[in-house]
Amino acid sequence: MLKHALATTALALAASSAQAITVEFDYSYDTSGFFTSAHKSVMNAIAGEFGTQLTDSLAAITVSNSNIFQPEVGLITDQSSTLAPSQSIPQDTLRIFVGARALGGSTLAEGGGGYSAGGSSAFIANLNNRSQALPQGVDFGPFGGAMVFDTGTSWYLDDNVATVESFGGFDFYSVAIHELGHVLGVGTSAAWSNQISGQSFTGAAAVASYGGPVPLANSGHLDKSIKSTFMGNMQEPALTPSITAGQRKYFTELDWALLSDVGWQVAAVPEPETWAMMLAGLGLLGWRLRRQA
Ligand SMILES: [Ca+2]
Ligand SMILES: [Ca+2]
Ligand SMILES: [Zn+2]
Repeated sequence: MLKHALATTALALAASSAQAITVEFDYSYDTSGFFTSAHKSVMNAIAGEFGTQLTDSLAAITVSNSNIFQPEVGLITDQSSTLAPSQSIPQDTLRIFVGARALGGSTLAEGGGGYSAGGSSAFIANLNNRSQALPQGVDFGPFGGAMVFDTGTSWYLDDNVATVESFGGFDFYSVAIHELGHVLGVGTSAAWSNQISGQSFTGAAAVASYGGPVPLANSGHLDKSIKSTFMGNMQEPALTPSITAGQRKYFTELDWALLSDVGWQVAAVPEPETWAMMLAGLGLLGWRLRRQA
């Protein structure tokens, strides 16, 4: 009996020790104060969701006087280049700079990544993919990236992204997870572009999920007509090129498959109960933080 109990405990520990990634959103370039607590609450929910689903081991980036790493945040400042101060990033952590400006036209947001660096060859090599699988171009391992949102858009800020209600304006959650998909390599990495054939994406996980090569709208987005599943419901994936006012998108099975194909270790797509528990846990954490503040 004792032996059985021990074995059960060991299994439980192994199951719960699946490594999660820390997704950090850095607001230091949000100079206009676009991000209110309501915006940050949505971003925190996304950080929890993606951090739980992605289980890669990402090597730390450790700067020194001679090893310099500066994230590119020109996407936010609207300059051809604005380099953040040289900075270290802990292991298993993604740091994503977020900000806002008037993007013009019908653009709701943009996302991507880039950096400037100098130092030893080992330091530079680590920046390429943070100890992910070689050869280069199959397993994307970024430091994080940058995302910018339009200041002229009427945004809907959902205080519980697990529930879908009727709303006006554009859904901030839906747009943010779309841009995060780009930051994580969809349309922005060699691991992505290496798997495009003609007008289709041919990654194995995506092909299995969709049932064949996946039609693309352009080099970074799924065809608008595609549907995939989220919690058993067929709906438009996050990574089609557009969204309408009042529409909620989620990261569907196919969206996660795209991330898997560019090298992310994606935990099993959450069942409805897990999803609800995960968000309930986040809500509780928020409540506890507020109580302490
Ligand atoms: Ca809701
Ligand atoms: Ca990986
Ligand atoms: Zn996009």
